[in-house]
Amino acid sequence: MDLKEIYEGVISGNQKVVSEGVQAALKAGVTPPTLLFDYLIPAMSEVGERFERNEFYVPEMLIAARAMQGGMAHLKPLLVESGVEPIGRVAIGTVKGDLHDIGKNLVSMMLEGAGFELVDLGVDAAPEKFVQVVRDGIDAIAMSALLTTTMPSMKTTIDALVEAGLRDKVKILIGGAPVTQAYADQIGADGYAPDASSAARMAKELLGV
Ligand code: B1M
Repeated sequence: MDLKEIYEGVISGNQKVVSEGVQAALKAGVTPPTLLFDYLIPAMSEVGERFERNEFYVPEMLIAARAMQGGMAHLKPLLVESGVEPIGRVAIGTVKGDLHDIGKNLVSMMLEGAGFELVDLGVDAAPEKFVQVVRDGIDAIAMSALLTTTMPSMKTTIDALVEAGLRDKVKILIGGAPVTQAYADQIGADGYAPDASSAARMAKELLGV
């Protein structure tokens, strides 16, 4: 089989092609890391770049991410078994009081696509939830907010981390429609990303991976 079909399948959002292609490649002896690092992740990066160039929009990104998940479903158990290390661990959540999760899920998919292991704290994630996950050990937290009324929960969360003596143990990335770089600077976050693909890039930058 032509492995390029898997790459193209992610970009065109064809979950069937990706899922069947990955299964066939595994049967033919292609290793899970090769499929992940040489085909799925580069394809998702290409999707992110097209999004940044306004050649792709949110729907294309969503179907590409879903197609990638079709391949990941076959790879994940094998990668876990073979002990392939993720490039970092990120806990993501939509902040307290906020139920919007479409953007957060897109960011999650791009982070997973970039090779991070994700802990999803879901929506309406209280500061204590973020504090606990940092206490348990995580490289970065990623907070999403879609409402101007819930943005302050990002600051409350950072304050709670400072109070718990954990602020310097973790990198903090924030984003969401009303969030800006100025707000990130104001509340002492380490990074801000305007969209899902730059969130993945920023997370890599913050963690030096
Ligand atoms: Co809501 N809503 N909503 N809503 N909703 C908005 C956000 C709003 C702008 C609509 C409007 O008035 N024009 C407005 C907010 C106004 C404001 O605060 N300035 C609003 C409101 C007011 C409300 C309610 C209060 C309405 C009410 O009940 N009176 C209510 C609040 C509920 C709550 O959260 N407590 C509410 C409810 C809802 C629904 C439940 C119906 C639904 C959410 C369903 C869901 O998410 N499962 C909903 C929706 C769908 C929207 C709109 C229409 C679309 C949001 C969306 O998913 N966009 C939205 C209007 C709009 O945006 N046009 C609106 C697509 C998504 C891919 O984009 O989430 O921005 P986005 O994510 C982007 C970037 O922001 C970034 O990357 C993503 C993709 O590139 N990003 C990050 C996001 N998180 C990031 C994190 C990062 C980095 C980047 O790092 C960690």
